[in-house]
Amino acid sequence: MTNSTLLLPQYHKYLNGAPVPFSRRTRRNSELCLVALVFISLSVICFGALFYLPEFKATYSGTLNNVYKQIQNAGPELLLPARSNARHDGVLEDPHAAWDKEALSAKIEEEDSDKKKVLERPDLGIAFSLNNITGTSLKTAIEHVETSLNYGDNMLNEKRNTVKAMMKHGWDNYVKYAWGKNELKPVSKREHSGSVFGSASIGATIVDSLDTLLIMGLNDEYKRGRDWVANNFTLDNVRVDISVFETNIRYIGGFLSCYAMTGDTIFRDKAVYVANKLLPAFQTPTGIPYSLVNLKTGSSKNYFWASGGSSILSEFGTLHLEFVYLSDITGNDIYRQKVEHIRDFVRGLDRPNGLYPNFLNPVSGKWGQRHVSLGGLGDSFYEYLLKAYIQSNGEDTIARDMFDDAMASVMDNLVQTSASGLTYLADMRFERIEHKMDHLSCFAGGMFALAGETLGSDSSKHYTELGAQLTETCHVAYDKTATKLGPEAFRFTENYEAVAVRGTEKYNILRPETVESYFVLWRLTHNNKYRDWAWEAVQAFEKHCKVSGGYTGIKDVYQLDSLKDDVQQSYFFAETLKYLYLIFSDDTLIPLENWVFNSEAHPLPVKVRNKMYRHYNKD
Ligand code: DMJ
Repeated sequence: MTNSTLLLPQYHKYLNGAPVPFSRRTRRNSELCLVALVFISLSVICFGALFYLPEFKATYSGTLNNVYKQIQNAGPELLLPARSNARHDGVLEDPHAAWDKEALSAKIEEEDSDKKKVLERPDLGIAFSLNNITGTSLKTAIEHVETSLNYGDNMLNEKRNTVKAMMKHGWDNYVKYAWGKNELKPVSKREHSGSVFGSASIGATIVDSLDTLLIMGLNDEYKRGRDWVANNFTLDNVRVDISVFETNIRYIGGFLSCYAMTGDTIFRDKAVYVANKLLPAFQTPTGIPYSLVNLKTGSSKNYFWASGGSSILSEFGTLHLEFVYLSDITGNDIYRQKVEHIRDFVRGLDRPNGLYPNFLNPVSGKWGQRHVSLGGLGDSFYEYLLKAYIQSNGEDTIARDMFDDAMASVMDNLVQTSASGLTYLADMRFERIEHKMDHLSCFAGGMFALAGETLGSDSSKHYTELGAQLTETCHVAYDKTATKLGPEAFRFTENYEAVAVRGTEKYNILRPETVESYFVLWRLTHNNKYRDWAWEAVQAFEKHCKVSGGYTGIKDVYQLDSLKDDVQQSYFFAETLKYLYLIFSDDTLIPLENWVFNSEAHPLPVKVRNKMYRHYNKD
């Protein structure tokens, strides 16, 4: 026996039950047959697959109707005629601005009435003022819009287009290097698998970006993303534990926003599909959901680090807008019941100093560690109380009262003033004030300003002032850095104000909260300083975060040549760029009277006053 016979596999045929080695000739013939067989099978599969390509299917189905339906399902943008660069008081208009103005209205007029399920007339919202929830005169509202159009900066259009180009740069690179994955590493130009959704290929960037692409009029990009959602998005084979909160705000919120804007039912159905995957997390003795759910098995748990197995206030408190809306558009009350139960349970608990601790045990129903914050772990719980009231068009007075109560304690305990007069939001740990404000808390400027404008409560004036003061402080934190980008957290001591002290607080990961507040304050006051501050942020992102492969976070905002973190966050598209774009657009683009932004900046329609609410109608 030679060495080669020992090492090489032996091919046998069986003769009368005994193995017989192949002759050379027999082996060659059978190999040829095998190759031919594989080749024929592959050809048949490839040819067959052609019939499943949407374009092929449409063309060869012989019905133009099919093609029309596909385009129509892709959203109203695709149906809009190109617009000339008309001028508004010397400002060159972005052709996309047609989105929610005349061209869209005109297009909708043409809509076949039985296509109403797909596209309905948007309520442009100009007949209302935020000052009066029951509405003011049309004339006043139109004058209000005119004022915003008369903004004297003839660079306005250029600024808006700069933001649009940022979106395109980041998106194009994601398409090129990480399509279908969750996020992109823009420096190394490959998939980022360390995102909140890990390495599962569930297109977080696509879903988070879709409504921003729509709003910016990036139609081809939107259509590509929409088709990926329709044809490729699935959680069925995902075996990992995912965050209920993140999945809700990014996926369900993103889908619902696209459904409201376009009427494309694929988005409603995907939102339902995702929400159903999250429902097992609510099966706890208290009904307070766990933070994590395994998509395959439904088994749920909390983060090991979260105060003795607690659920997190900002997580279980940031489901309400999406779940209530989901029930309204599907007629299935289960989603509303889940979040109303959370609300009732939390409302029945005693609160130390009237404050909500960040941790709540879903089994015992008791508060965990006494850490209170409007930054990480607490933030959007408060945001959703206010926004549930707005979303319900003023019906949800329980939410309003809970917000007012909570804010009274926040103003008594957490709102602080620095030596030089800066107002900031501190954290509290076991009665001890920590004079640190998270970047995440910077959303509160916009939240308080919105509360001042909408709630009509005794605290309204105070809310309005506080909103402006907090926004100012966040701007100071940006302005004090070398890069003009804000740090992750900043402190107030005898020696420093609004400055990050620890190395671990100096990074900027493209977060939206500060520009979110600029946006809300711009819309409510029309004070040009908010547009100026937004432009400073745009320039800083361009200078320090833009790389050839997209946009990256940086590790130290106080260094001009900082190291980069090599992550293009999906919320940069969902939130940061959307808010920046809207700041440089006129108020009729997603008017605050008719839309309420979820915590990931996905606009959801306001009940009754927004005709794009698309309430379920069993007839
Ligand atoms: C976003 O995912 C959401 O805004 C969330 O509520 C908290 N922060 C991130 C972005 O910073």
